[in-house]
Amino acid sequence: MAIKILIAGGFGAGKTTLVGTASEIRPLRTETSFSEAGRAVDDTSGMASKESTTVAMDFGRITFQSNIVLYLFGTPGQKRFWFMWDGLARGAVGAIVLADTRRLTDCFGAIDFFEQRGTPFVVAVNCFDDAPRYGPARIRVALDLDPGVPIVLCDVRQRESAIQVLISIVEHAMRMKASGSAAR
Ligand SMILES: Nc1nc2c(ncn2[C@@H]2O[C@H](COP(=O)(O)OP(=O)(O)OP(=O)(O)O)[C@@H](O)[C@H]2O)c(=O)[nH]1
Ligand SMILES: [Mg+2]
Repeated sequence: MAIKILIAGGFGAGKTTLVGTASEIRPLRTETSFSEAGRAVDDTSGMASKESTTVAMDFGRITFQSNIVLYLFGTPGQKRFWFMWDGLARGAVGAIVLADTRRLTDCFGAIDFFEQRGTPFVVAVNCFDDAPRYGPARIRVALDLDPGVPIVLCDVRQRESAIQVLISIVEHAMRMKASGSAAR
């Protein structure tokens, strides 16, 4: 069984890192270095180590129990590339919205997008070392999430943690499908 999962969220939330950590194949990346022109509009404050940004997508693959294959599609985070989301989202079974507590509102766009499409999603809070820590209950209030939307705390640099996030979206999508409440 092949399952397409989308990885979305704000600029610099860790989408490319998550695909890279979880993928069993060398991930396909479409990153470019920040251009001098882009420096003016790309807010990299608090991202000292960030040198590039995704312009089209990330792609990776991971197999579970030898017969469940997840295809991972990372989206570009910056607003000027959001026009690509519709194409990437086609056929997706579920989505991960990565959140960074230093810029929590950056993931509103992704949440709106999946709510409107009726795509099951989980919110994965990528716990950056120097970011404020909030429990799931506070995150739920801050993002105004429905009670049914799972929230997981993660560190996408750790494989175990990245895989846990993938499992949570697959389980959630399956539950939604079984209960017939997923729009598609
Ligand atoms: N400290 C810390 N750094 C992280 C973590 N995850 C990612 N990073 C770093 O943060 C930066 C952002 O990661 P990316 O994976 O490029 O983020 P992205 O969401 O793909 O970014 P865009 O494609 O530009 O939207 C990179 O420099 C990573 O090395 C984390 O959990 N903790
Ligand atoms: Mg990226």
